[in-house]
Amino acid sequence: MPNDTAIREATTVVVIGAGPAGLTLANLLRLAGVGCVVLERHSRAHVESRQRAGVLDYHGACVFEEWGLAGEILAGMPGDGSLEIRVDGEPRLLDVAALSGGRTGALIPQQILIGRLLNAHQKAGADVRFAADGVALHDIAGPEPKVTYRDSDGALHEITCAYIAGCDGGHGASRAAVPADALTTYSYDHGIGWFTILADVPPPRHPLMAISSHGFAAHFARGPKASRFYLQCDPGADPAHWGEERLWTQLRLRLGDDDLPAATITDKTVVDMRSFVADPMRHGRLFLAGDAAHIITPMGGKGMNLAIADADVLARALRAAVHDHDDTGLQAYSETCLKRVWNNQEYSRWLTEMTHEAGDESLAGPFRHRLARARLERLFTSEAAARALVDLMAGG
Ligand code: RFL
Repeated sequence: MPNDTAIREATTVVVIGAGPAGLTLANLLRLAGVGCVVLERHSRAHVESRQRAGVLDYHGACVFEEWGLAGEILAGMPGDGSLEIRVDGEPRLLDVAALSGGRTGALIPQQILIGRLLNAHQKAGADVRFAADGVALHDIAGPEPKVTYRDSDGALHEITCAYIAGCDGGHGASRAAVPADALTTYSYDHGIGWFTILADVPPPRHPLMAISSHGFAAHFARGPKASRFYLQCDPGADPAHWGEERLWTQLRLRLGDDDLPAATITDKTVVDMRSFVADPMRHGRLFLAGDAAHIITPMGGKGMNLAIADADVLARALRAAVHDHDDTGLQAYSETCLKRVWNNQEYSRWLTEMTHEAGDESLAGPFRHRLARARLERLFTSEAAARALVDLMAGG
């Protein structure tokens, strides 16, 4: 622990990280009457401008519904009633709303969700501290853990608490605080790269995945005037090799859309198509949630949704522990969440395999290419197969 004099404070839960996991948890704890302090490394402006995911699944929407937050968080956000899978330029539509019996979610850009969660929380006078530097966890296995950090004036704070929620993403301080021999970790490299851009292009009519011999591409809404595009590329590709002309030419080719306009690109990244799971998601009084515990590829759009689902399970368990001295929810936390995590890892991998191997034959060879085509075709010829897909899309 740092040895200069610290400002000493106490709360019930310290939540580390103000992403989807941390801010959902903080709101739910507030509604559950459990005190918490949120510590975020970055500024509010930075957190509110980070554009990533854009689909809240049905289960995620239900979480906000059940806690009475849907009005505030989801107002005005369109639903995601259909999915287009464009095969060799031919559009094929899955009526997600009908197939799932209305179990659809909402299209909500991650940064809008974050802004609304922050507003809801701070309006109620809650405690979110930005620019918290050098967050460190202490005594996590003991009865009285502590979290230290420096504020933007350099003052050292030491917060004593009953529980710590590690919601600080894949590179945060929380998971790193768990002794290596107390965690089993599972990593998987999907051997595919995804080049992704954000551009000022109006969103597609429906979320769109395109499969062709030119490689996989996707086009998703990110608000009324913006789109996120994904293009399969070599793993570790250098974005510098994707000049604008190549990019728009490839998108038109893969999406089978000659009229796609070239537009301003606001962000370019190569996303690691990799998966990671840490087991258990708890060590002593530290509970990991969201990307701090598991990373999933963007295929299937589940990263943000798993973060929200973990927050819901943890908030309910902490409410029971704090108000009723009932620890059963906390004991079951890791197992409950990991079941959902593995189910979604399988979904993401299944969808990745089908949509990529059905496209470029050289990726996995001609035999697997034809298997993937058969799997894809089944979605449009077997209602049971289509229902299985939309059931996974709904989450839960
Ligand atoms: P986040 O969102 O990373 O938030 C963690 C927060 O913790 C802060 N932090 C710290 N704070 C204090 N001290 C420290 N030492 C700290 N270290 C970190 C960070 O600043 C941050 O504010 O994790 P969380 O809450 O678990 O949420 C996870 C989701 O953000 C993530 O799974 C998704 O964004 C993944 N993802 C997508 N998910 C989807 O569901 N659908 C998508 O379409 C989708 N597209 C994407 C994505 C992720 C992408 N990235 C990360 C490359 C597209 C992209 C490009």
